[in-house]
Amino acid sequence: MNTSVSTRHAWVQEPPSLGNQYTDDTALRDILRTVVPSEDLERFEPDLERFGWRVVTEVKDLGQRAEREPPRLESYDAWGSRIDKVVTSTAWKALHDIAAEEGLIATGYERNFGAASRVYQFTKLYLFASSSGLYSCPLAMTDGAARVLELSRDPHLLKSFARLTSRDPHEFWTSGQWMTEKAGGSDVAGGTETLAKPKEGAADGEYELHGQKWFTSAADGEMSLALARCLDQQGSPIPGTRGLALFYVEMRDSDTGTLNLIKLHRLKNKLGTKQLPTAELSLEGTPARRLSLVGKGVAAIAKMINITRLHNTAAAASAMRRVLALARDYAGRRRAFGKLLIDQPLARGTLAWMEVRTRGCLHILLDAARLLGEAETAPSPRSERASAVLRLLTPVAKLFSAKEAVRVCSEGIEFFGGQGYIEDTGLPGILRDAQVLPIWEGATNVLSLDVQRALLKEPTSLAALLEDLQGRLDHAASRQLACPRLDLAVTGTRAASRELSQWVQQFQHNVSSAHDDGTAVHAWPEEESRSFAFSLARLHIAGLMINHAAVTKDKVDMQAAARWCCKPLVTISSTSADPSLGAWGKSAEDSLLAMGAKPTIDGKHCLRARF
Ligand code: MFK
Repeated sequence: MNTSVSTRHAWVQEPPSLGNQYTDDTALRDILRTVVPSEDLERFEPDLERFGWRVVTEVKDLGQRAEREPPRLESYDAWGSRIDKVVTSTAWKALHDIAAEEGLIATGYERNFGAASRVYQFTKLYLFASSSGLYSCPLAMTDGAARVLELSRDPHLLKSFARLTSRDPHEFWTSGQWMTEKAGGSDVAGGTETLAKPKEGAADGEYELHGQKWFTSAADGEMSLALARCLDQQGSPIPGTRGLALFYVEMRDSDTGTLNLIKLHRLKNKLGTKQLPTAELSLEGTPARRLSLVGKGVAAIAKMINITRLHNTAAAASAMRRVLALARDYAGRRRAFGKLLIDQPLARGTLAWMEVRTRGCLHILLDAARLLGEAETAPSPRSERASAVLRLLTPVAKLFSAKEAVRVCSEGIEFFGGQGYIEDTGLPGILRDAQVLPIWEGATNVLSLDVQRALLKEPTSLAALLEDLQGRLDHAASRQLACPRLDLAVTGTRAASRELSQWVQQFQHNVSSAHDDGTAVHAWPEEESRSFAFSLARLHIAGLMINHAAVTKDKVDMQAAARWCCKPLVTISSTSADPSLGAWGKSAEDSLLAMGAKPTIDGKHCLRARF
């Protein structure tokens, strides 16, 4: 009897636990001290500390429940009427209320702390995301929509703006973002088939939408911003980007509560984000209000996606921090080979690597949030400069942090061995939900092209970003910290920055000469854009980490900066061991590598089976 009890006991493992996610996160607390004026931080830090505990108790429990009780679509009522009702759990609804109460959107618009308001808001979003059961997704779109409505200054939409930025759970609305169609995921301009027809007899700006949207996240929101194609004088759709405009749509008729000529066909069955109702829907004459000029729809929705891309960065850093916090706790409990994991060099090294990658993404997130705050509130010309840097940094931060999140979450899950693969530990969901981050809001390749688009449109943005980097390195060098490791990091980052600048200069020369003959876009080596974007991310983070270490003079911060810089920061083809190889995808051989073997054997065509 005793033996069986003790044998059973031996099989029971203590689960990992989480502490206050603000006070435990020393990197976060230190970075905030360097990013936010001390008088502001003093005022909002108690709120962060309180929230750091709420997210690992009430919010985490709700988030986990929202995953266990995923949304479903009720298409018909008992009597056969079509109702298309998205049924969400009470946990999901409670997360809506908490988001409002905590001012997760409102904080960014009340602007009680000037530019630091966005840092405060994004810190809360970072604390919230990994516990929130993906409620971070509707919040991202709500923030993006709020910014578009704010900028539109449309008097008809003031009430909607107030709802999106409300702290009252009964008033608070969330928004969707309807871009993606079957034919247009990344290539929205080419693939948008939804048509916008001016509403007969209605005031200017009132339309009805006809078409289908293939992925609509958080379809339980009250409103959405949608792209649709306008018609020319003859009633034909205007092709390409110049036919698109941005529209405001309310999901339901305010009097009857029924859907506004919208049909929800099904909810998607996804790898992760199970908590989130992602729908396929059709618009069947849906009333809509035009928010942009015809032809400026993409530029208008870009104001939204540039905000959601920062939320994506917050979610990435948050997921990394969460899996690391769990792995760290486990390392202090789990024994193997007669020792705790934390006492074993490889396990320690893995955790240290995860910490450095997480810090890197946290740095770029909070820097971007600071720039967003400055762009929105600082006086001219500081706000214009912040906007220019942010335009470049937003896709860079998004694409880099999303990929890092998948790497770090994968490593974090592995740290738990077999337990990391067991569903009801809650661990696999972290990796599944991280995997959406490189896809959402523009996949890595599309964002790499966006980095180029930003450079082309505002060439000064790169100069400003590199000037900031230089300033940070000069500052660190001037502190004379007698830390050879940091000195080496400074020297290496300077050299890497020079390399990138020289490469871009040759490139900018191509652009300016190409501008004259109107072929600028083709002058950019598209196949280098991804390596370029990653290089820029690594360089920018290197500058932030080095500067931070120079301010705090903390040994751990110095080590983190040195670790970040000890691998090549710039990895464009000219810096590879054999530069003549060029970028991936450029040569005929790369095309063969890409496409694999020839599709025939001895001249016979091979059969193909449907997947
Ligand atoms: C945790 C939270 C995470 C967030 C969750 C959100 C869930 C929602 C899920 C989704 O909805 S995912 C769908 C997201 N879809 C995308 O992100 C689309 C990806 N594709 C792109 O981003 C393409 O690059 C793009 C559609 C923008 C290409 O369109 P075009 O029309 O071929 O671009 P073009 O012609 O270069 O630019 C048109 C205008 O837009 C130009 O301005 P002007 O008309 O004034 O010259 C560009 O400068 C402007 N523009 C484009 N991208 C911009 C931008 N402006 C500022 N920022 C940008 N990023």
